[in-house]
Amino acid sequence: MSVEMTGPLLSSDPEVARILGDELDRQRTTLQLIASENFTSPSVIAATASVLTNKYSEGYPGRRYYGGNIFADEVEDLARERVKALFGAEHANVQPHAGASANLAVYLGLAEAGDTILAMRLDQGGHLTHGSPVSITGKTYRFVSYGVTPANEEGTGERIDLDLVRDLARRERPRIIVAGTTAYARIIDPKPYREIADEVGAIFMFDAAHPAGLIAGGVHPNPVGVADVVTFTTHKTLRGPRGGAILCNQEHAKAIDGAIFPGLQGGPLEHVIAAKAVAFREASQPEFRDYAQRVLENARALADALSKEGFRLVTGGTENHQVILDLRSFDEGLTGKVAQEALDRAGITCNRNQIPDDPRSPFVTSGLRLGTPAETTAGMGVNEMATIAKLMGRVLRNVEDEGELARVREEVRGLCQAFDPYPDTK
Ligand code: DSN
Repeated sequence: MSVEMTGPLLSSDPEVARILGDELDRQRTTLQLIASENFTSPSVIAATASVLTNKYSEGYPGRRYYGGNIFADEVEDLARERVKALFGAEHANVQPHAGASANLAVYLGLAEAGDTILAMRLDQGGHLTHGSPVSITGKTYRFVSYGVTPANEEGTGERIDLDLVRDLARRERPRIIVAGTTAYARIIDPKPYREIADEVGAIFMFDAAHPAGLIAGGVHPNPVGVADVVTFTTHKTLRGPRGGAILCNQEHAKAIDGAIFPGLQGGPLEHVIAAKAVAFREASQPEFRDYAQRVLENARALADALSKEGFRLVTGGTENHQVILDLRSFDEGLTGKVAQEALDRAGITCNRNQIPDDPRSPFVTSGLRLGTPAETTAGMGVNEMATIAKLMGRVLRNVEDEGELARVREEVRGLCQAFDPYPDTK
């Protein structure tokens, strides 16, 4: 159990302290391969756990509805300035509680209910807030969806179908065109989207939730200044606290700010905004560029090694922090659900994911999504990626052999011991 991280809870609420200690232990002794997760620094955790959690700050710096906001103003201004400098943006809103509220705020601020929005299909790599019928986005706006090109032997398929984006944009004349994915292992160039948006007079929104840290680290093209609005989460590759942010040009600043507050949210989480400020500073350091580069190298190494184990890589490889596996080439009968659960028992944490044209439901799936941001933060490199691929192969060839899963679990524990994300915490 962590003495430093649970501190006063140990005596005041040992039940919660025990759970938090166990979670820290889980994060330290199992492999974190969920592409949207990371290990924040102790400084980010300290800011998140600060007394700013006590403060109500509805409004924006200098225009609050409650008194006592001098330091909330200071920290929110600092976060805004840092993130604008990091990405080269004209305007920033750092209040979104999550990526979902950031995306919804863009629709709320820049479109009317019922307007047409063009975005990527969830089952081909998009996101719930890109118009899934079960999301408020799909219920409120008229979404038209694009997807990826068919798979092919050469591994040049399963790429965003820009011809389809253009055709649909010409036909549907959307108010907003959305770029961005949650399960897609390739670079997304914002320029073709810009050209299409200009041709049809649409607003161009780039959801950079996944690549935000890669953009900050200079290994993915920056959509800021190309897109009209860029949304992202702060906790994935960017390695900050859980939350969202929106960057835009001045033209849209008022509409975006009004959509977040009072449109969608009440009081901002100023303690989380303080932690975002810390993360934005960390991401502006030269070491972060090196980190982003290593995230990519590790993803490539993991993809290569998994391919040698017999897994088909969706899109044939990776150019970012993700590796998407088609399990059917490895074992026709193995579902993403069974694979994820067996890997979990062996201490390898990842998530099942639909792959393009998946015959199985989103709850079962034929794919797995892996990511390297967290274990790269912990210090792992290409050799460890090769080891992880072999361990995954062993697990997925023996999903019903609890003895083999237990043996892998112990090897995982040994590997993790050498790469503790919180070495100074007991
Ligand atoms: N849940 C996030 C992810 O895992 O990519 C997207 O919101």
